[in-house]
Amino acid sequence: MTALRPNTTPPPPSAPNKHAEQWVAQIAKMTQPDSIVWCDGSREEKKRLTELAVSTGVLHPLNPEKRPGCYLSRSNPNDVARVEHLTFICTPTKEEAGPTNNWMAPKEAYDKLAKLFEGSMKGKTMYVVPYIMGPIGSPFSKVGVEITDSVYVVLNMRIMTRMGQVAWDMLGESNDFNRGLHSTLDLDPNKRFICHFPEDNTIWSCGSGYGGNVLLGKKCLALRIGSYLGKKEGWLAEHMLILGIESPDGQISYVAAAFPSACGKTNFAMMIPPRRFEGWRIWTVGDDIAWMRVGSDGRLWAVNPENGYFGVAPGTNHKSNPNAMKTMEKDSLFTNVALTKDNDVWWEEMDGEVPEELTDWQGRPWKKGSTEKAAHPNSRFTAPATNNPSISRESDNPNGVPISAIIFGGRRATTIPLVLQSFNWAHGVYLGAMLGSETTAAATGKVGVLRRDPMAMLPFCGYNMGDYFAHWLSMRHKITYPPKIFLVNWFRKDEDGKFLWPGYGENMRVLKWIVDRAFVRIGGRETAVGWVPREGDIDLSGLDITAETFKKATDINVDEWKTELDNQQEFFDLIGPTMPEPLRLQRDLLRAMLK
Ligand code: OXD
Ligand code: MN
Repeated sequence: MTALRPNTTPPPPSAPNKHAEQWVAQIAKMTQPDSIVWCDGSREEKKRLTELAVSTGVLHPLNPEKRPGCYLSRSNPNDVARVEHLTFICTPTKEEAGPTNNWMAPKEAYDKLAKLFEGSMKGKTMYVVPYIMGPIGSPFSKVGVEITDSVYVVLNMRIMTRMGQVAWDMLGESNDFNRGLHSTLDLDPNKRFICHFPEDNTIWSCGSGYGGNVLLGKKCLALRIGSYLGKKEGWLAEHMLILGIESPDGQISYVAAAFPSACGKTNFAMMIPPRRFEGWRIWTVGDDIAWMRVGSDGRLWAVNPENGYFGVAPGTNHKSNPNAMKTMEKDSLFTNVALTKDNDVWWEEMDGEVPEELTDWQGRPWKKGSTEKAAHPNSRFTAPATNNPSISRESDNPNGVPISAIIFGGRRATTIPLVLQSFNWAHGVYLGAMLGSETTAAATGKVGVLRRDPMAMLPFCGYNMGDYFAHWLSMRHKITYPPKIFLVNWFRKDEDGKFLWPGYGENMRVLKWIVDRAFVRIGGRETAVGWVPREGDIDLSGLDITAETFKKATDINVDEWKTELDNQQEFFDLIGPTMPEPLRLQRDLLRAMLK
């Protein structure tokens, strides 16, 4: 180990994990920090690190009256989003990573990144951040340790995970923990790499300070490494929200739902039912990730591995997501949003008048009417789950919650009806595997182009996508009471380009049909491609929507579906030989049914 300077904190006496100690020593030898701080997750530590972050300009304190305990951070303008093209799965063979991932051989990746990590923490503090993904003491949960030279990362990890001494307590003497290494370097995009080594349960990330690339418990561990572990150990790590829907008689049913980005996943997870649904409640278990296992009762049980929300700020307001607005009122961190004159945050589509003057996300003066966005389109809030007025009381339950329905949803102007129930598990897996979403103006590139995003996992599946589908299919043999699988589309449009469904809180009406179908309490209409609601099956009272519009929203158009099946060929070709035969047959069967 490098000689430790006097201000180095030794490993906590109650955390005698010798494996972590050895690994930290090895990394310190490579990165040569000035000092090492072993984080304990205490309030005192939070206070000390926050003060340090403020004094070094990493965090800017917000108006304590309006937003107590909240801070703004601005990232380097070249470092504002996940970098899919610089994200690698480092398995021994390229085939294991599959056609949808970037691949680098493990030795090549370790060698390449070791050169970048060499001496990278000179003059800096190395933080050792122990954390748990999942409820404390849960059989679902995994321990990770992230080494980072960024105080911003430590403070975000403290919100997003169960961080500190609890993790050492859970780990005990075990060597079974994820080893995550992060160094900010000089933010040169040419030195930016996010490498995953599933076989070593290791992640190395360098050259970025942006959340999704550096909060290693989230996308890297909970999804990429998690999906690999799920395949190996017989469970599912999914890009899904989890919510409970409570009926007026107090019954709560749970669903998990996968949507690609920009489809309103956080809004759905925190939805407030419309007035028509008096006595109904939605309880948020998670807004982004679900880990699901088969319980001893034969049902599928899910936990949210996270402990906070890392949500997109623009578009969030008291109409789209009142609960999120409340969640971020205190003890939250904001990244790349705009700043008001009275030191509060602002972003596009926030409630109320657009302020005359702001400081934009890059710290520059901004005036109303400017063609540039004040907040970065991918600006974020990091907020503790416990702030959420709709947090489920089961969020910390080590056993998780039983899932009755799985929902896949995308943004599709045509073809996909408002809601469609699959015939069975394999058909549901096929519908999820073919999930697609049309690109929006928020992303670069052409608008309205269909991108296949199977199970919303395209950027997050840590191994071969064809094998991932096979794993999903094989789960059927393990689940005695499988959740029913549904496809939803809030974004279907009429001939004039107008949305056919109002969306937001009104999605509650669709959710009710889904749950009623899952418990076989309501009817539907069998079509060639699955079950859809009949007129009257979904309560439309109080809604400004005609029977004809509803019919259009739920219509199965044979020609559109034929085109859809033809378009799927490109994706089948991409996945190639690992695409499971049952999914090919599902497509053939649908084609035959459409004739
Ligand atoms: C996220 C994402 O940040 O999916 O959750 O990109
Ligand atoms: Mn996500």
